[in-house]
Amino acid sequence: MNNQFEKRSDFVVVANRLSVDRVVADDGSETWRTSPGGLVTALEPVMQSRRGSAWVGWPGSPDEELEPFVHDGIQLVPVSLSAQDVTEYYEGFSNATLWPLFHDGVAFPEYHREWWDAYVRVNRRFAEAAAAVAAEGAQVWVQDYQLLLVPRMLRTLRPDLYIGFFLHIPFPPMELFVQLPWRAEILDGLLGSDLVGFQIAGGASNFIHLVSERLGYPTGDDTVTLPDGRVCAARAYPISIPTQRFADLAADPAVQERAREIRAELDDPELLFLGVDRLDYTKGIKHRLRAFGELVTSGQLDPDRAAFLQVATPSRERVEEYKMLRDEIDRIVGRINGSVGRIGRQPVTYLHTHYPREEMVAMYSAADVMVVSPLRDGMNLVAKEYIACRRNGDGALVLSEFTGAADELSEWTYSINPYDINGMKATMLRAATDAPEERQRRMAALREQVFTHDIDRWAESFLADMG
Ligand code: ADQ
Repeated sequence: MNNQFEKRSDFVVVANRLSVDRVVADDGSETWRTSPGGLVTALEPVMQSRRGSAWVGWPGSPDEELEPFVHDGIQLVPVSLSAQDVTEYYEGFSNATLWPLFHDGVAFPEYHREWWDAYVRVNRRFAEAAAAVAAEGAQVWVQDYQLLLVPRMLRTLRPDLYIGFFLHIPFPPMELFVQLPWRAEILDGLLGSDLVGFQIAGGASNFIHLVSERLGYPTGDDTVTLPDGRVCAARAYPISIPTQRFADLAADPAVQERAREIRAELDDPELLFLGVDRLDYTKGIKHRLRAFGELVTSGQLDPDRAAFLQVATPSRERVEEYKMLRDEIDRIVGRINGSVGRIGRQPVTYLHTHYPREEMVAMYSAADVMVVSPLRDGMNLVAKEYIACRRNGDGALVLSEFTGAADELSEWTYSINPYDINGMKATMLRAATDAPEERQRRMAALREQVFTHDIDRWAESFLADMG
């Protein structure tokens, strides 16, 4: 093993991206800043509490060789990707093969043998980096669909480790999964783990069922016994958000003032709908805009009184499907505003931008109805963020039944099937017009769930089960 690391780590996270973002100052000098993302926030306390922690990941730009470095007490281990790796492993196999296949095939998965070769090559690089930094008997937690082969590769290199894996996206039913030309390799990759975590129980049972049917290994309710006698467990750990942090921000007077400003800038609508997403075809953005467009063009909603604010953070912009989606959404928004807007009043405001968390919280605080309409989604944190920000206990959440979040929340949300545009229209209207007491009742139950099941609880329960 290489000895470039002064100290090996007892706890190692392996993720596609490092936990820090590069910041370039005006004079061109570079520093690193801890990423604001949920996973990093969740794992920070765990990492600080261990004797030594490391995070293995790609720094984010191609063709760059960086030495390991320490940031905020955490050892960062950069894995380098060439421009070709980015195209084939990341944009290709991860985001144009696995992503659509694991999301019900809502876009066609592409199968290319050279993308697979790159995926294997890059997964091995991550596994080798993790093997080199982990202390004897360390816990290693591998994250997400870009690294499905790492658990097996790592176990071969380092049988002494405890290896956990968490899948942030859905795990598909057998009928879809078996399309994959490399299905056996992927299953074997995951089975290198001691514990595989899924967002919902359905994902875990899809996995157990597949292993039993296709590999013939003995399985229990949530376990697989491998030919060498080792046991791999597969269970649901629904991910969440730092709920109190969102609530604290929503209580900040400056954020509340900004929420009022947002409504004023939108010409003070009586009814404000909100959509917040990464710009992704799985999120059902077109479907929800179409539903709202029909409601305002038919007069069921008054275009002078109702407004829809849709923000979509740019995502995977070099992948063809994403370019097409962007154009389509531009067209849908243009059509609605062109037909029922007037000078100074556009029913849909569409912003293709990434915002700081304060601005997101101000938007959540400003909106009467949040519309979360994915065609398929592992969890969907936006739904939980909206709930955390409704400090007055008002507001209504329209939520697709095809999200992981629906497993926990659908009893109290306004539940929709996003493929059913008429159904979605009726439910959006109901969410907007239900009696305030009914909306309060639902929101109180939603808040109870999201405050008692936050991101700390998620990380703690996974790590406790991992051994
Ligand atoms: P995502 O597909 O990215 O995550 P989601 O869970 O909704 O989906 O998280 C998106 C995050 O981005 C939220 O925290 C949201 O606040 C933020 N965001 C969205 N638009 C933004 C904007 N315009 N500006 C700033 N921030 C914005 C994947 C899976 C999900 C799973 C998560 C976590 O696809 O199903 O819930 O991982 O496991």
